[in-house]
Amino acid sequence: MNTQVAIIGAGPSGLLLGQLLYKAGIDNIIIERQSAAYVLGRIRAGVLEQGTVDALTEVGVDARMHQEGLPHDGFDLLFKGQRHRIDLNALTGGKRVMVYGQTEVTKDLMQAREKVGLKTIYSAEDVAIADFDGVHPKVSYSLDGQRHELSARFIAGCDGFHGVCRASVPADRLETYEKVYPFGWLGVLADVPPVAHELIYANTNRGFALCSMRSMTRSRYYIQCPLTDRVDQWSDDAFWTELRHRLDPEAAAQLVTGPSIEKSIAPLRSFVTEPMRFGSLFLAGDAAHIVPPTGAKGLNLAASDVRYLARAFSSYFLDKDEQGITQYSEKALARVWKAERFSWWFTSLMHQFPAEGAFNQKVQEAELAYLVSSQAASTALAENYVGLPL
Ligand code: FAS
Ligand code: PHB
Repeated sequence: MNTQVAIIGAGPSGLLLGQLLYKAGIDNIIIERQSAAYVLGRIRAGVLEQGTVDALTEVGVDARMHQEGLPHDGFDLLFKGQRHRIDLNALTGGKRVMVYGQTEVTKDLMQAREKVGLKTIYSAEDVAIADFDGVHPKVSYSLDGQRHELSARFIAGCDGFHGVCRASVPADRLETYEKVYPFGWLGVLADVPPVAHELIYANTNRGFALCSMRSMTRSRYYIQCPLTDRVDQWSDDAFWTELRHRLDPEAAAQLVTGPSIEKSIAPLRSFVTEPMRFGSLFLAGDAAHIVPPTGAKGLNLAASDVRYLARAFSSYFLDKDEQGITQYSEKALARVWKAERFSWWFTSLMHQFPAEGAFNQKVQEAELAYLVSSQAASTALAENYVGLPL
C-alpha cells in the first residue's frame, strides 16, 4: 500500500492535516493505534482560537461548530475574592475565541474524513516507522494479526506526546526542553449549567480553579491539586465543595452541582522538541510540544502546526517547491515558543507554588492588580489568549 503522506495519529493534528491535504488534492492515510471510540472518549480542550476556527472553516468542517459553539468575547480573572473581566474583543480590535470541545472537533473531522472516503486505519498495533532519512519512508503496523507496510513520500508524526514518531528519532538528532509543574489539574465534566456565561480563571490561596463549559447545559471545571492526588480520592461532593471555596461569593452562590460524567487528573508540563523535521518525517502537535492547559493553547498549536505543514506539502507536491518543507520547523517553532512562553507565564501567575511561600502569592496578586488596571498589560494578555497571527 502507498500514499503521498502517511499520518500517524487520529487526534486533532492528524485529522485536520488529513482534511487540509485532501482539500489540496494530496492523498493521505491515517494510522491510529486506538479505536475511534477511544479517541472520542478523551475529554480535553475547550477553547478554539480564531485561527483554528478558520482552519476548520477552510476544510468545510465548521457547520456544527458555528451552530453549537459559543463565541466568547472575554473572560474573568478572579483574585482576592474579586472578578475582573478581560474584554478580549475590545482589547484585540474585535477578536474572540470559540468555546467548542475538542471531542466535538474530533467527531466532526472524523465524520468529514469518512464522508469523502479517506482511509483511516484504527486499532493499528505495533506501529513503526523506518527509512525516514530517505525519500521513501515506510510505516508498518499489525492489524488482526497481519503485518502491513505503507510507503509514502512523507510521514506526519501527529501521534501525541507518547507516540512512536519522536521516539524513533535518534537522541543525538534532537534537543528537548522541559519544565514539569509541581501540581496537576483535577477536571470534572458535568451536565449542569455553567456558573457564568464566560470562563473564570481563579487565583486563590487554596490553589487555581477554572470554570469553563461545553454548552449552556454542560460545564467543565478544574481545580489545581497536588501531583500525589489520585482521582479516586476525590468524590464529586469533595470536588464541588473545594471548587466552591475557590469562587467569589456570587459565583459560589450560583454554582449548580451534579454527578460527574468524567473526572480525571492531568499533570502539567511544558515541553518542546527541536527541530520538528527529520528528513521525510515531520512532527506536529503534541508529538512535538506540550503546554500547560492554562492558556488553552495545546489544541490550537496543533492546528497551527498542521496549517504550516499542509501548505508546505502542497507547495512540494503541486509546485515542486521545497521551501515550505525546508522552513517548516523554524516557522512552527517560532510560534510554538511564543505559546510556550504565554502558557508558562499564565500558569506561573495563576497557580499556587507551595515551595515559593507567601511572597509568591503577594507578587502574583500585585501582578494581577497591575494587569487588570493597565491597558497595555491586559492587551498583551488578550492578544496572546485569542492567538497570535499565523
Ligand atoms: P493527541 O494526543 O490528541 O493525539 C495523538 C493521537 O495519536 C492519539 O489518538 C493517539 O492514540 C495516537 N497515537 C499515539 N501513539 C501512536 C502510535 N504509536 N501509533 C499510532 N497512533 C498513535 N489542550 C487545551 O488547549 N486545553 C485543555 O484543557 C487541554 N487538556 C488536556 C488534558 C489532557 C489529559 C491532555 C493529555 C491534553 C490536554 N490538552 C488540552 C492538550 C490537548 O488538547 C492536545 O493539545 C491535543 O490533543 C493535541 O492534539 P494531537 O497533537 O492530535 O495529539
Ligand atoms: C476547557 O474548557 O477544557 C479549558 C478551557 C480553557 C483552558 C483550559 C481548558 O485554558
